[in-house]
Amino acid sequence: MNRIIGERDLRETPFSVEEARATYRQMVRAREFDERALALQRRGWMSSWPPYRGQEGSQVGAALAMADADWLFPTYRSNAMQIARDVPMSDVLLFRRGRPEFASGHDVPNFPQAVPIATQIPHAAGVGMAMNYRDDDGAALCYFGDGATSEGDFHEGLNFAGVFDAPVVFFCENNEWAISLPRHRQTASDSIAGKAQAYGFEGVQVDGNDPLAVRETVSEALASARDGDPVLVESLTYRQGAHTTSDDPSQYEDAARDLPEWRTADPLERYEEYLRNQGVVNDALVDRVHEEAEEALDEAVATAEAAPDPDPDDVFDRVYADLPPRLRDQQGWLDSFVDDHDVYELDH
Ligand SMILES: Cc1ncc(C[n+]2csc(CCOP(=O)(O)OP(=O)(O)O)c2C)c(N)n1
Ligand SMILES: [Mg+2]
Repeated sequence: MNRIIGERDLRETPFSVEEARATYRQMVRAREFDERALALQRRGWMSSWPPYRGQEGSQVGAALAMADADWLFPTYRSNAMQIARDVPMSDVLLFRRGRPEFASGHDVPNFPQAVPIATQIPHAAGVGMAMNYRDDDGAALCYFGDGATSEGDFHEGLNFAGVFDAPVVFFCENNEWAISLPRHRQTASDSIAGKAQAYGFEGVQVDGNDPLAVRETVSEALASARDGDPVLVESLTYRQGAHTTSDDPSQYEDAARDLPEWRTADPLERYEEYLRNQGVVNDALVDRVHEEAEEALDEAVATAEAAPDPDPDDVFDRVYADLPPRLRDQQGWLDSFVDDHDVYELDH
């Protein structure tokens, strides 16, 4: 299995007009969220933001392929996936303001975002193995970037999943960059999907800027995983913005090879044009979808602003039942630093 699906007449896809519109709605929400988050960060409203502009089709397509009972293992980059799964937008913002929320009041299973690269991959394999032991019929979708494939955790997670038939889809979003390192310096393999062969299961490439193709590919991969055959999906897209708001891509982007137009094209513009050509959206619907997204965002920002300041002790409270002495010392140091500097008197 190794394919990139070109755009087809909507009637030749497994998706209804309503599903195609719902996908569009989620892509608009994702785009507007990313733009707002970037603006809020620039105002000093929250800490750094990792933009996902250009990756909306890939993330929304994958999220909408999941059943409610499936586990999502997201990262700092896959916020559009979380939003498309109806994780409250305010939680994604609050996480960036130091609050511990990540999926409050939300009963669709999502792990917290992994920031250490690739650590979520063995976790997902373990959850898949646990599902087998418990006879659950769900699956796990593990999101990671092209850079994560160079970590030992990638090997360990895929190896376990292959040996133990864990119901896991490994969803590698190849956005061409790991900070400043281009994909061709990341691995000498022809493709990332091809690495699946070493683990005894299938790898598939998909056009990550075509949300319906991603949705179909990931749906099939999840069905295969539920039958005991994990799949590695390589979703080919492009990071159009900086790595994070602390990054300046003009320092290195010349290092990119020439990529085909479909890799770097704007997935939202492309999808909207496709749906217009299919007679599925018109100006009125486009305007309404944007207005609804703006309203949802205004509400999310207001909710986040109404939340209490984060408690500095939170960073110590959730890992150990009993803090080891070194961390207890650090907690004491932080407490006195906060007292001395009135950190939370600052307007943020
Ligand atoms: C274990 C670990 N090593 C290094 C880092 C620093 N780091 C943060 S993002 C990143 C690049 C990751 O690239 P990729 O996996 O392609 O994900 P993307 O940022 O493109 O979504 C690195 C090396 C980290 N967070 N964790
Ligand atoms: Mg990357």
